[in-house]
Amino acid sequence: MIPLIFSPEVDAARASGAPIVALESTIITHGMPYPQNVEVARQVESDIRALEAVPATIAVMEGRLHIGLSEDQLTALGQAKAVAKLSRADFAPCLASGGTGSTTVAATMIAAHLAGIEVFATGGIGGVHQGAELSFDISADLQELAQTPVSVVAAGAKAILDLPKTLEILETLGVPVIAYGQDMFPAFWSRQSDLAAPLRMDDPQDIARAHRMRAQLGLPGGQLVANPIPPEDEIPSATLAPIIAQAQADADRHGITGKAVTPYLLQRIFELTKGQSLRANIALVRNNARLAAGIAQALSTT
Ligand code: PSU
Ligand code: MN
Repeated sequence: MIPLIFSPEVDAARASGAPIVALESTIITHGMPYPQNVEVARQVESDIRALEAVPATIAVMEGRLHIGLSEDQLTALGQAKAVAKLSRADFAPCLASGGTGSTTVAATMIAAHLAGIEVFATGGIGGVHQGAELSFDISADLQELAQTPVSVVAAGAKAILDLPKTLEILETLGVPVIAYGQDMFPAFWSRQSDLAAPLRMDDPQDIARAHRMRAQLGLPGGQLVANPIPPEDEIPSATLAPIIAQAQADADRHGITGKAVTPYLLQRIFELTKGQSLRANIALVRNNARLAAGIAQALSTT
């Protein structure tokens, strides 16, 4: 038996067929500093409720898979030190051994699908890291998009990644990459990368219909919905480029590898931008949550 625990709010939404949006927890434990992480997690949940959908933040706590967290659980997770960062590989071992861990995009997709949730909002997905031709560092998030039927709303992939290679792998894996409301693939803190998005849609209803059609065709996997950060919150890519290069060089110098790479780079960029990257990060996550609520609404009637 899967030790699946639904919060009362998510349980009620399942019973009534209300739209539900899944949220990940690695962004809370490894993506943002305390106390902003807990404030953002709460804010994002209330953004979703304001649009008449139900948020389901997902995490593993003491060997149980929680779909929807209480205020106290959110706070405890946000304050906890040394929480495991769970992806596809470590998800089952953590559950089986009674452990506690936050879920990445990949693990959140797996959990959302188990819980019957079709849409998930986050900040940015993992992707192909710069220097991957030597390090082979390619996030398990990409494979997950190819096999688990959840539509993931993100602000593109973080500019710390190799975006052209990330798009190439997504194409190879057969993942629809849909830019929302613009032609270019967004670059997380910046609205534009210099890469055209493979697909564009301007209406959540179209995104919902494409999600359904994929299932009807018997194609496994989900969709990546790439939602640009609001214009007033973006950091121009020219401003960020030298900072990202510096953070990357620091990571290399300190021999940071594996799971530690993404959290290290995010923290270093936070320091180097004196908190500006975090403000942008918060704005884009909230923006993604609102779009995901719209897609969840559309899916509930499609
Ligand atoms: N993007 C962010 N903050 C994050 C992450 C992505 O802005 O915290 C997390 C997500 O949970 C994503 C994970 O799934 O980083 C990717 O880690 P890796 O590159 O090790 O696969
Ligand atoms: Mn990695």
